[in-house]
Amino acid sequence: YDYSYDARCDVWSLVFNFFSDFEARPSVTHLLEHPFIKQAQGKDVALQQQLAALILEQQEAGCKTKTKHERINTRKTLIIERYNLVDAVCVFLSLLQETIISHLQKRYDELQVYTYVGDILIALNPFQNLSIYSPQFSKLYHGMKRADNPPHIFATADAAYRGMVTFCKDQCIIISGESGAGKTESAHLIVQHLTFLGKANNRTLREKILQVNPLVEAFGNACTAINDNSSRFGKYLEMKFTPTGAVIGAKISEYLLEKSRVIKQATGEKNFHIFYYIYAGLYHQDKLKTYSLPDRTPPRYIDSQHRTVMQDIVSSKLYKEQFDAIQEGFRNIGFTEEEVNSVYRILSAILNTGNIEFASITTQHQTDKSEVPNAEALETAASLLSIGPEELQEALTSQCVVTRGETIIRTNTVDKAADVRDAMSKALYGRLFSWIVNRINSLLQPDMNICGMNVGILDIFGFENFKKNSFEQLCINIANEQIQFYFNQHIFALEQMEYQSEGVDASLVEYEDNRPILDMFLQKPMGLLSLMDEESRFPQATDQTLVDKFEDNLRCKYFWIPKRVELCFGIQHYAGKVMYNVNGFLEKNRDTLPADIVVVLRTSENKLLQQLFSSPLTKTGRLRQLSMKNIEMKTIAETNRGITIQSPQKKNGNGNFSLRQTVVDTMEMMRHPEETTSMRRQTVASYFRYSLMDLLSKMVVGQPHFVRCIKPNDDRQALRFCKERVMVQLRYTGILETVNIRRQGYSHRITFEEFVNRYYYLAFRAHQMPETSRENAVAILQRAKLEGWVLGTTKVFLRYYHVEQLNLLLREVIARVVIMQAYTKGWLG
Ligand code: AOV
Ligand code: MG
Repeated sequence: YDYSYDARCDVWSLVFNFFSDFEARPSVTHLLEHPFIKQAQGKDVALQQQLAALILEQQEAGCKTKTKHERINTRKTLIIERYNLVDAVCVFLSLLQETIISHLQKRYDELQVYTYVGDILIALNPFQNLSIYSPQFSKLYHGMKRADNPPHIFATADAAYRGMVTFCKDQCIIISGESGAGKTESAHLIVQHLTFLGKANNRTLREKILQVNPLVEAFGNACTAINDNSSRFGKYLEMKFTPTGAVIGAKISEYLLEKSRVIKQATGEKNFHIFYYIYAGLYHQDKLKTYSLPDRTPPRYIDSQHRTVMQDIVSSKLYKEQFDAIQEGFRNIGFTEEEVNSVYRILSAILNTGNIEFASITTQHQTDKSEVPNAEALETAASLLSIGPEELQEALTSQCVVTRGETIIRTNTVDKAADVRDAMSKALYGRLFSWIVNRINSLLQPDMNICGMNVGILDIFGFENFKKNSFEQLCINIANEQIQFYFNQHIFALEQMEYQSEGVDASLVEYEDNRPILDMFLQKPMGLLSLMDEESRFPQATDQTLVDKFEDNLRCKYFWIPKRVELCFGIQHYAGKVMYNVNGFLEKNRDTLPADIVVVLRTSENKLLQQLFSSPLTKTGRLRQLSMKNIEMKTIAETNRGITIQSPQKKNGNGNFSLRQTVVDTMEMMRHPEETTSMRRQTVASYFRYSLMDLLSKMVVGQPHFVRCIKPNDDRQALRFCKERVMVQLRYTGILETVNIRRQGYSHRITFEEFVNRYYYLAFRAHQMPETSRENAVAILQRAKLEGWVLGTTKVFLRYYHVEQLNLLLREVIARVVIMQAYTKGWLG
């Protein structure tokens, strides 16, 4: 990284705003009285005075020039040249959190939603459409230095692209923030700019890639209490490029779709978008009957409380437009007509399945048998799935059990039958979703012969805290906890590791390490997820026994059981306290799909359906390749302390590979955790654990770029800046500490050899060619009168402004040498 540059532009606007307070040219004493400076009183007097003097100087320059434009430019030049001014401001920055907030607020009021903190982009959600995303803007940010333009998400995408092309290294853009903060929108904008940059001759490919996100999101996003377009799955989109930077393909990995939404939604929330889209779209094409979509009243799955009127759904203009876009997307990306039809049929089958009802029948022998009193929904569902209605009914209302070599058929109670029905719907939807993603991947797969590089974009579901939080929120929040951990590792821990390995004693920046809480979740065998898995294996276990188990075993200050509230536990996440309701945890974790259902669905004549239920679904080969690649860079290891990231230095060849291989193999096995045909019953929690590892293993391969989305208010209102909310988010994401480490850190580490080769002019004569030793490096540093640098065992550690100072000196020296030579050669007077 070239932090020197970044450090300048992230505070630039701040400095600029700050200066506008001084139009009247105050005296030094006056300046020192300014609240901004006074707040830092006693901390660093020398810096304060330096700052005051510089302000005066620039003020003078500002007054001399005529136009406002000129004045601004002069200021800009002065500030950029006065590195120590930036340093001074950084001191204030770290001291005055309040300043950052008012700075952000001031910018937000002027619709400047982006700001840099070092190399991290802060993106405030504008909650309104801004006109800064047109192709003209893409052009503006293309290949420019960061300080040349105001901060922008395109600049981040551009930096990643340039990093990839220049260093031939995979890049990874990690977008984080709480639910509704703007991650998904940011991800779209990044893809937009990257497709602009990766200009291939192939226009259609660009269009296809642009359609991937909306298509996948129609199936994976839904309206929640927080966000109308909330991501209910994690998405890692890799855009593939040739070594020269032409886009050649894309690949998505999806994580942990919230399948339970298919069968039930919390009050005020909705099912996945696609269900509404098909209603409006197919209604418009007069095809509701063709796909046997229930059209009298909205099906139970999309309106369990009978709150919606059919007409509202089918006549929605927005839904219809979205449907058209989806159809266009399917066609453009390359899905066949037949495939798309099958997708709609399966969606309709799911809605019909949800309408199947059961009643109990009492016979002489059995009292707990169920039947389907109204055959219509059942028959429609079966017909859409191209299976026999009797077989379906049987699979729903009874169950084959093998005990001691004997097969017996057990009948299902009404409740049990309903559970099986819902489990089938969830499995259908989950697998359909995975299939769509896989199909897109195979359609957008680049030519195998091109050895390409990629930029990955991570957009997961953000941290959630509802009135009532369940198993889904727990998974979502643990995933966010893991991303935060990665951020900390990268920004703080790895940086400190380099100091240590070079023997440099840098004052370590303190940051909120969320490792203990991650361990509490992921540790084996006593972590929360392991305990839950253990409990899930006992058929007699109840949600109460689960809470008891947690209470008995989890000894951690981040976990507590509240008094007077039943079946609840609280967690102090990095992003805040969340109270979870354990109701249904075990069932959701078991996520069982009876083998009888799988067997019936496998008999389907629908090709797509056959594919969905024949395993394995993914290609092992490709996963293997990926795992090999990961080992070269960094390794993810699962230890009994949870999941760790190992730095490249600690790589130990074969050992790591086999470990990683085990993970990949296990993931293969666990592709469909709900299937219980085999002895190894996999739970959602264990699948989740491996998904996290897989995700991390993808992320660590690339050079990371961080985008931190911030939600300025909870009412989704434009131009409403709630200071407290922003402050909380800045604090828990570690942005404030980041400012610190960027200021205190030694952002440039140059080997002695490179350093001497680059700067020997400053202390030696041009023809001397000094030895590239540690001593000579020191000689140069002393001659340049720099202070505050440190020597490692092999490198010089410099702060961002040292390098600027050195370069400035070098330029002067070279200019002098050139003039001298000109004199000696008689070119000049
Ligand atoms: P999220 O991805 O962070 O939430 P979204 O990206 O879906 O949040 O953003 C939520 C809403 O904020 C969008 O639907 C837009 O209305 C608005 N928005 C966000 N960014 C912009 C922008 N740059 N310009 C205009 N409007 C924007 V979640 O998926 O719920 O965690 O889980
Ligand atoms: Mg999202």
